[in-house]
Parts: sequence; C-alpha cells; structure tokens
Amino acid sequence: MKDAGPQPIYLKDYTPPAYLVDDVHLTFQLSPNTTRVISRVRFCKNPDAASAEFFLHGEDLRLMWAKIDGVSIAPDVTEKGLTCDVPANAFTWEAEVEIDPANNTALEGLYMSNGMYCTQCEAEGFRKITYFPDRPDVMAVYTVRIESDLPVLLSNGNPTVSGAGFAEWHDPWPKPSYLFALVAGDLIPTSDQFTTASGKDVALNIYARKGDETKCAYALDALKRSMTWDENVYGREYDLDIFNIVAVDDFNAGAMENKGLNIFNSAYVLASPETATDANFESIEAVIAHEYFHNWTGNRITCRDWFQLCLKEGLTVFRDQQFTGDMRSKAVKRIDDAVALRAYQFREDNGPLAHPVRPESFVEINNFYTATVYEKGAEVIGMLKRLVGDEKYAEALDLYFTRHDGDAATIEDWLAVFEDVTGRDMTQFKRWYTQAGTPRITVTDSFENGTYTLKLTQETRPTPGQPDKKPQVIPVAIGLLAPDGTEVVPTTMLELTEDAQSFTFEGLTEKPVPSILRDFSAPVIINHDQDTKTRAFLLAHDTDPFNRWEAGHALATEVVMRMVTDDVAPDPAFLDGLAAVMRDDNLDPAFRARIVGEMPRQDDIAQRLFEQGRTPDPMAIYRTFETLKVQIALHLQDITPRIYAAMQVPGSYSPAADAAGKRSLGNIALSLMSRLDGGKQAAQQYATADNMTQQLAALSALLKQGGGADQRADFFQQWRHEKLVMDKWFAVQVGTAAPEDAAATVKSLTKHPLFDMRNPNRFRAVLGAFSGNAAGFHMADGSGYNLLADWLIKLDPVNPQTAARMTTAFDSWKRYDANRQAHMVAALQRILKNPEISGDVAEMITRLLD
Ligand code: 0A1
Ligand code: ZN
Repeated sequence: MKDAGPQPIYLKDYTPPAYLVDDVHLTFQLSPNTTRVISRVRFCKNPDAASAEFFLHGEDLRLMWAKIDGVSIAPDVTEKGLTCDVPANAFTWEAEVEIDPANNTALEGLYMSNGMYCTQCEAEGFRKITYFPDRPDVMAVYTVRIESDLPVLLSNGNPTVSGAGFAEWHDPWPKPSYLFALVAGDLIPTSDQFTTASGKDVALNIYARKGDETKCAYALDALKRSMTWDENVYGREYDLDIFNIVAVDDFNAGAMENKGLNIFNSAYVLASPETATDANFESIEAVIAHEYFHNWTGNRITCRDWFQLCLKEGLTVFRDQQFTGDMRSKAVKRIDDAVALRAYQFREDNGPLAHPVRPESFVEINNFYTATVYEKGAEVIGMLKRLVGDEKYAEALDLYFTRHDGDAATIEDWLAVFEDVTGRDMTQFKRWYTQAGTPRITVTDSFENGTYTLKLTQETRPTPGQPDKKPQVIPVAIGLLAPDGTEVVPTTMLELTEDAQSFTFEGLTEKPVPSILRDFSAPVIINHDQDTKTRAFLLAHDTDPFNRWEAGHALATEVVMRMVTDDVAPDPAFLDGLAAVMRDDNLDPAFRARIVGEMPRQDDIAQRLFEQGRTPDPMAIYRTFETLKVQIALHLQDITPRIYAAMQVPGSYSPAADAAGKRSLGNIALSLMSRLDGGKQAAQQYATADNMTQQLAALSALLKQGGGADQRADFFQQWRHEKLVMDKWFAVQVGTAAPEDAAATVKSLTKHPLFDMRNPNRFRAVLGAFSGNAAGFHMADGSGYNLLADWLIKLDPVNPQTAARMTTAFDSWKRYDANRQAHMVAALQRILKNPEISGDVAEMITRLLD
C-alpha cells in the first residue's frame, strides 16, 4: 500500500469546476499495446467557480505532446493528472497520449476483450483514456474519429462519415465523460427499427461476436418494449437516430448506459432457450430496460457529483422495477424485489459497510455501487410515490424532466420538484437519503368498545459514523381482516413520522387481524409478535398478495428458528399451509413457487439468532434446512408428482412470464421429489429437457443429492464452447456442494482449463458461488475464509474493482463465534498486508475491520 493511503473526499467539500468544456474532438488510432488518443478540447473559465487552477485528470497515460492554442507546452504531470498555466479567455487544449488496452485487465478505461476494443468509463475511467476534467458536472458535445481496420467502429451519438479504416461519430447531446464509449471489433449486428411517438425513426442494433448473433432477438424485443413503455408511462422519447448495444464477455458490472451506445456484460444480452434460463431472460429484460431508461434518468439529467449517484440509479432501478411489474406479475416482482433487498441491502445496512443512500464521503467511488444506493435508492422513490400519490408523482416527474433537462443535478433538486408540486415539506423525508440503517418498527395493538388501536414505534440502530438516529417518514400500508377472513378495512396508508404513534379504527364488531406493511410499502423491518395461527390465517386469507407471501415466509422462518433453537420437528400447521398453497390451482404458479420454494435464507437465520443473543452455527443451520426440505418433501409427496406433471408446458419454449412461472413451480416440485426418489425424475428431466431452465434445474437437483456425475460430464461436453453456460456449470457445482466438500470443489474448479480469473463472470461463478454456499464458506477451521482471501489477493492486482466487491462476503464476521471471527479477521488482515493491495480493496477491508 502507498504510504499515506488514498484520502477520502467529502460531499461537503464540493466546488464547481474551474473550467467548462464546450466541445471535445477525439481521434483514436487503435492498436492493442499502443493506442494513440489525440484530443482537442475547447475550454472556458467557469464564471461560477472561485478557483482558476487548471487541472486535468489522467492516469496510466503516456503524454506525447500538449498544446494550448496551437503552442507546445510542458505541463506538470503527476500520477493523477496534470496542471499548467492557461489563458484567461477561452482556449483550445490539444494533446496526444498513448495507452495500452491489451494489458488493461482492470476493465476500466479502454480495454480489449476477445480481440475487440471497448470502454468502461463510469465512474472515473475516462481519465485512463485521455487528460480531461473527468467529473460528471463537466458536460460537453463530443465528436469522435476511430481509425482501425476492424469492421465495426462505434461511438456515441449519430454516425457521420466513414470509409476504409475509419469512422466518425457526433453526439449532439452534451454529456459528462463517464458516458463516453467506443467499441471496435469484428461484430455482427442484429437490427431492427423503432418509430417514436413523434414519428422519429430510430435504427436499433445489438452487436455480438460471430456465433452469438443468434442470441440477440430477445434483448432486441425487450429494447423495443422498453422504448414504448417509457413513452407511455413517463412520456420520454428517444433522442438520437440510432441506438446501439454491444455484448462484451469481460465486464465488471451488468451493463453501462453510455449515450446511444450501451455496453453490456454478455450475460445480460445473449439468450436462447437452450442456453439461458427463465431467470436469465427476466434479468436481460430488466437490464435492457434499466440501461435504456438511463437515457433520461442519468444521461439527459445526470449527477452533479458521485455523491448523487442514487439520483440516477435509485430512480432508474425504480423505473425498471415498474417495467418488469407491468411486463410480468406485479405481485411476484414485488416479492422478488423485497427478497433481494433483505438479502443484500438489509445485510449491508446492518454491518460495517452501512452507508446512507447518499454517502457523505468515499475513498473509491467504485465501492459505492451498492445495494443501498441502487435498491434502497429505488425503495425511497417508491415511498415518495406512495406518500404523494400517483398523480402528484407523475406531475413531479414531468417537472423534473423539464426543469433539469441538460443539468447535472442533486438530491436537493429532486426533492424540490416534489415540494413544488405538492407544497409538502420534504425536510424529514430527506433523512432517507442521509441516514443509514434499516428502521425497525414494533407493532402492538388493542381492541376496546369497537375501536381498534394500532401502536407503531420506530427505531434505527447506530451505523458507522452515525450514532444517533432521528425518526423517519414511513408509509405503512395496512389492511384489517375480520376473523372470518373478510376484509373490514381495505388498504390504508398510515404515515409514521414520530418515534411512536397510535392509529385508531372505529366501528368494528370484533378484534380484527392486521395485515401490516402491505406491498412492502417501506424498506423497514417489522417486529410483530404474531402467533402461528394468525400467520397461517393471513397466508390463507390476506387480500394483499405480498403479505400473503410474507405470512408464509414468516411462518417458515419461525419454523426454522424453532427447529434450530429447540431441536423440534417442523410445525404441521406450516406443512399443511404449504400443501394448501401448492394445491390451489387458482393461484398463479409463479406466486405458488415463491411461497413454497422461497425458504428463508441461511444467512437470515444466522442474523436472527445473532440478534437474539445466540451464536449462529452455520453447519447447524444448514442441517436444519436439509431436514426441513426432506420433511416438506414427505408431507407433500402425494401432490408433488401431480403438480410436477401439471406444470410441464407443452409446445416450444416461450420465455413469457406464465410459462416461466409454471416451470418454476415444476422445478420446485422436482427438487422436492428428488429428495425422495434418488434423482429418478431429475435424471429423466435432464435427458429430455429442451431448454436450459429445465436442464440446469435437473442437473442441480442431481448434484444436490450427491449424484449427477454423468450429467455433469455430459453438460460439460455439450456446452464447453458456450461461455455463459459454462459459468452455470462452474457455479452449480460450487452451489450444490456439501459444506465439507465446497472448498475442495472450488480448488479443483480453479485448476480447470476453462477457469480464467481475468473474466469477472467466471471468477464470480466460482468464488462468488462459494461465499453463497454459507456453511461451506463458514467452515469452522477457517479454510473457506483462507481460500477466498487467497483468491482475492491474486485477483486484486488484475482487477481491483471485482476483488473489492467480493470482499463483502466477510461483512457479517461480527455475528460468529470467537474462533470464526479470529479466522475472518486474520484473512482480512492478510489481504490488507498484501504489498500490491489496491486502493479499492484497501478501503473495503479498512471499513470491514472498523
Ligand atoms: N451505471 C451502470 C452500472 C455501472 C457502474 C459502474 C461500472 O463500472 C465501475 C459499470 C457499470 C448501471 O447502473 O447500469
Ligand atoms: Zn443504472
């Protein structure tokens, strides 16, 4: 590590840029190890800035020459950038730098992937391409010339001129440097066309490597549906002549919304029935929509600085969640989003990495592309919408788009549009952006003389750097049911703003059963002592689908907790409840699959035990789940074969939600049957499957039972040339390994010729799946921690961003026994002592150990 270490930067220290940019001309002379980038930038002094110091970011660049207004200069160059004297009036900066894309394994800036050139500039990658004020509040019009013999040469905006060995692009929309993109390669387009509501024709292309062009149709269809949806729901039209998407195999994140040229991790574009699962199809649809929606929420209106990241990400996630809800089932989408939020964001909010939706400081911004900024950021928008109502939300968004088009905006700007259209003071609501931690709401109730009183109290525990928390504005949607199951008070929004508040409902004949936090109306934890009978009642009768699922989930959690702490058999009332849901053909199969198949996570049980003052034993938790699943399989054995048969979808594969829902319930039935039939049904499904959803589910069920050796080998033979399918092959073996075999499985797979740590998807398929195998990762002898630490130390110098992200596997170390804690701390300290440690990883480990 470098001596002083990188220093944090603070939101409160924001100052406007000293110089603004009118336009940028870039020429790229592409060559794997010696790409030349020639820039011509028109600067003028920013009248709003106090400082006149001219500073350009630049990292890992070889400066060949620089000129101001045509006169050669010799700037002061450091590792981070350069300074020089500049004229008082507008001037032209020109420079030529040399970069080495072929050796750029960090996948930030301009890099190569399978012989193609591509870029990733968010957040601060543009400074690895040329010298520039690489900050989002410097927006400019770009003209780009690419010189290369490769057949496809792409950049942002509209194409202008091209010829043998070159192409030029012009993007008329001023944009920050993080939205710059360039792609050059031997790529095949899959093309279509879209006409906007106002009649503008847009050419659409998805570019992929030869052989992959057959897997772009679904993404292209999802793109057209996204474009239509944004017009219909938000009144937002596309604004260029062309929209290009490129699939790249080596990519740190999911995808990137570069203006007019989205670059995607191929895992979120390429799909065919044979190679992609239903879950893949759904996430492709969601990520295509997400990146497309950024064209307005992110690109036309961008962020003033990186502290405002949630301004574009929270809103865009919220929009893509709405879109998926509209394309598929709203109820199931809400359940899936709540499950993911609890698994990743609640966990983050509860540990050493907790930070507000709008952080106040960071060392490395790449470490803040988190579940809190994205998913909690989206929940905050959902709460705003609930609080102001759909109409005012729509009005506020219209005002946001007209008032801030072309701006680099802030959360204050965002909240101001809501204040302006509703007249409501948003001061207290703003705490959702500034206060970290998950509020916990405790519910108590009473009934007297026909009046039902619901008392809600809220509390948020201290988080790093924030010992004292203030009450937040929490929309709590509730409904009341009579004991016979009829709804006596339909969904009503309560606004909890104080530490404690009571709400009364009059004129009731008997004490109702409350259904609290319907549709998961706020990202909070509810403490509500409900007995098993009440939960079973809500599972059977709640009219709110989310809470119906929630009741089943709470029951399952209660059952598992009792099995772990009191060593008892699963409650028959719970098993009967599952059977009733499974059998209920009036319920959407996808919804049934969520209730029956969506068990609490081992990690949640560990956290609950910890909060009860017990020390979680990951192996005991694992065994409990194994026992419970066998018990469920036994209890349901009379109905699973029928459900399994009924869920087989005839005809050719369709990725649509209803067929996918059936397969999902069918595969849950299959996994239950496999617990009892030695894998007979799974082997048959494997042999006859014509789609990846069923093939992979069958392989997984077989491996889970300790069998499947032949199918594992067969799967490899069939798919070894398909990278994305091979990722599944790697991941399923690690995910299904028994805890005591997980580390050995990882070790042998990392020696496999197809394991390549430079490919983030492959690395995550093995090491990411390993930290997901909770009991295997947490083996008491520390072997799991050491194995992950070894690999993160190896990966860090190659790809610091991906290494840093994967350190989060250690974020719950404080809940375990002294022995495991010591092993985890030792593993983290070993990573920290690595002389080659990156700033990214150093920041993460320091926060984890704090
Ligand atoms: N803005 C993109 C995500 C993204 C963020 C960072 C990246 O590299 C550090 C890459 C992509 C999105 O939200 O989709
Ligand atoms: Zn995004």
